[in-house]
Amino acid sequence: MIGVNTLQEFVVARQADFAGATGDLSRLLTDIGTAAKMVNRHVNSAGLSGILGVHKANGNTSRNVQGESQQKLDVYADDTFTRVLKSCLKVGGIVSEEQPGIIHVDHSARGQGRGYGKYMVCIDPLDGSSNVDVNISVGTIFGIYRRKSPLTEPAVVEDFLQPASELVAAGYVLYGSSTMLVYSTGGGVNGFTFDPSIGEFFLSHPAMQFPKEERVYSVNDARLSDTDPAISEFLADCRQRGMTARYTGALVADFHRNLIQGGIYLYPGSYSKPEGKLRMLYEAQPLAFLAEQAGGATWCHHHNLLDVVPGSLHQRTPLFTGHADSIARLKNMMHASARPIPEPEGMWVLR
Ligand code: AFP
Repeated sequence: MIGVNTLQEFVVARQADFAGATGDLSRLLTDIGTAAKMVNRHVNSAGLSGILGVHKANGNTSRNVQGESQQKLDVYADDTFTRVLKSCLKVGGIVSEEQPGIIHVDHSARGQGRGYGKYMVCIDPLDGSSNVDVNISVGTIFGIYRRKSPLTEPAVVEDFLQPASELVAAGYVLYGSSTMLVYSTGGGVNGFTFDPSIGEFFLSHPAMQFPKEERVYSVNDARLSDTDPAISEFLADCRQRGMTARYTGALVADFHRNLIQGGIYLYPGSYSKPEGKLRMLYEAQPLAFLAEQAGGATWCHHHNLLDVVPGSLHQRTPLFTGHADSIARLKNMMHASARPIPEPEGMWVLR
């Protein structure tokens, strides 16, 4: 890989590792890089460009499909990613945390190609958006599946309801003290840092792996009173081992730190809400794929999250992801728990 530097060069060079690769996925990944640069520009100047605060339509606060209020930047990021992805000939459908259903991409209608593309993109355009107004890191998360239905027809929900083990690629963008794009197509995880003076992402973190050490645990401890006591037991054990707590409220930022420093992120289900808060398609699955590629693991109270088939587009899931040793210890404690969180009924089918 000597001489490979920019995201685009790297993606294209990696394509050669896959026999019969056509370059379609490479094009899609570089388009995601382009959308990330556009969102990055807005995130960086949010305080100056009047784009802080909640988004309003007809004088009312806008809400997404899950009833959560939308920030102006949520709407901008959703708009930007969907616009760029729709122009990518290989994309046949998009689902976004901010939109109720599938966004179909019919290229033949615009005389740009034959029917619908073969890639299905799941996206959380702006993860942790409540951090924007207080100038703390936010992110974008994406996952790419190969569609199962015929290319001549609009995509169907089942094209997106696949286990994370079937992801063709996944990644995130972290808009932090510097902006990074981290992705995997299944042959390891690589990270790229954005150089704003040149306007390019450059390879800065090749072959990312969780380090040997377990240093950090990330959890919102306000969510622990109504969950499996094994989690509190696990956290006590983490402290005993000298691990420290760090939690930003943006999953991407917490995941990234834990990947670099060695740690685990926990967002459990509760007895009253066994499915937890985080979204399966837009948050949990892409990060589970990346964690595995980086030598880590992901659990969701009862299963390896990679094996779980989501039941609906906006399904939520408990999420424990990070260092493989931390996950293994947590699993053991959960298995021995006197009060496990019940499995959400009828939501998941294991392969
Ligand atoms: P928002 O995108 O609505 O801010 O949610 C962020 C998030 O899904 C994830 O990024 C955080 O880790 C988690 O929620 C924080 O949730 P709590 O506020 O309950 O800790």
